[in-house]
Amino acid sequence: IEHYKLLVVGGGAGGCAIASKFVKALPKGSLAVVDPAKFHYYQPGFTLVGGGLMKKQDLTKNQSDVIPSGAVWINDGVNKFVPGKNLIVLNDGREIAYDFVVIATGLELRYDLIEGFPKALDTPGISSIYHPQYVEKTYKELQTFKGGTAIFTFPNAPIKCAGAPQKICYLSEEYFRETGIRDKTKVIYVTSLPKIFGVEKYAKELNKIVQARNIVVNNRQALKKVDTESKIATFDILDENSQPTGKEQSLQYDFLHVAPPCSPIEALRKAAAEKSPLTDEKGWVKVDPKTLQGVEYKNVFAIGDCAGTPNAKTAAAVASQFKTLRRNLDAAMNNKTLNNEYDGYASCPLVIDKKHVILAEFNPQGPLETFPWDQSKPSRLSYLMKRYLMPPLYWHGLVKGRWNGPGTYRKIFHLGMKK
Ligand code: FAD
Ligand code: UQ1
Repeated sequence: IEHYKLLVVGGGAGGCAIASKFVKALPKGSLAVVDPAKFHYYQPGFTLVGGGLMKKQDLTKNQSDVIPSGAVWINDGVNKFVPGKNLIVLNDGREIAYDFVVIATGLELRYDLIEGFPKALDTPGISSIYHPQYVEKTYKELQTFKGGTAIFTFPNAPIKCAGAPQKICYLSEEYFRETGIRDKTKVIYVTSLPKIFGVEKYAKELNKIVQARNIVVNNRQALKKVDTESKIATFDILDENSQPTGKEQSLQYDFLHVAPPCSPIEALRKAAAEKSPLTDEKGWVKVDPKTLQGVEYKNVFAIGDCAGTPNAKTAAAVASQFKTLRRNLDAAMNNKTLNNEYDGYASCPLVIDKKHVILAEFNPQGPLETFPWDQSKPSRLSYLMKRYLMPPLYWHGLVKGRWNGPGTYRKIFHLGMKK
């Protein structure tokens, strides 16, 4: 049976960061990355592609060029985790054993949880920046839209970059103004959440923006189904616990942008169904939220969107987790105490229009900003960072194992200042 000292399952942001870092330190042939994808996307750029500000090809690399040379790339998906035997089973049935495993499988997009989907994505008027295959359709739909009702949804489930569903709403609303159809267009943002954004400081500014720009916000509603013939979207009305009340609201749409519900990948959901201590009941990998080490299996670690940690799921969070994980994994491999802790940091550059960004940075306790000015104000500099700094920071920093998140800069910028 094939065996590796370190097995990295998932070669996205977190998996490539860890593989890049550890492949240099470990003997040749002792690190493998399992990933079925042929392409690696810079997903945070999808919002800008949807708004026509970048091209998908600018965000796409061959996975073979991103997985570090020196690592063995196993080009298949994990089908089953068997942590009690220190192995995984691939979709083709092969078993791969390990001493240590890092689970970095991201999220699965679950359009299938909405009635009528995924087929509806191929019908006129409907698009989604979350799906590599439909992100460009978003801009095409914007270009052919002649006015009417434009609806942007936010799901009743975890989602990566929870700001993205409203970023595309803002870029679209600006586009409608520029093309002279804004006065013929009703823009509606429908969210399952009670508020526009989870962090109060940014929610306050975003509320001003939706008011000023006449964007209708419907709270506590989740897209349930679409009828693509009559172009009707039906929403579940939710109660305080985000459960459907049984009541519905239907809206006619001419343009519908769908942010899908997300879940852990099937292999992790299977582990949850079998009540494996590898995951919680939903399939998030059960790790200590500070050390990122498995609660039950000490040779299991998780990074990124698949981890059962309370932070917002973003690439920015992955960078900060990476800083912790690379040290703790190294310590575990050398029988030392794990002493690095992830602080729950995440960031979401909220694109307000094609020149301004509100650079939200926060942890579950509240704002945690890098720069010594008020980042809740829409800023041109923050836009320039989002557009021109973040992509190279991702490709040359994060996935190469060289970007540890902005924590150090935050400390420097705030030296001598009251926190
Ligand atoms: P991913 O990078 O998604 O990688 C997961 C990997 O696992 C993939 O390569 C996949 O092929 C692989 N995989 C899947 N199934 C299997 C399997 N069965 N076996 C093995 N491997 C498997 N973040 C920000 O910080 N800022 C932003 O502005 C931002 N905007 C975003 C906008 C959009 C539209 C989207 C979609 C995301 C955005 N993000 C943003 C979020 C960011 O892209 C993710 O949080 C980040 O990529 C998570 O990294 P990860 O390594 O956990 O997962
Ligand atoms: C970040 O580190 C990161 O990962 C590379 C992102 O994803 C693209 C981000 O969007 C942000 C904002 C950060 C945080 C970095 C700084 C400089 C604030």
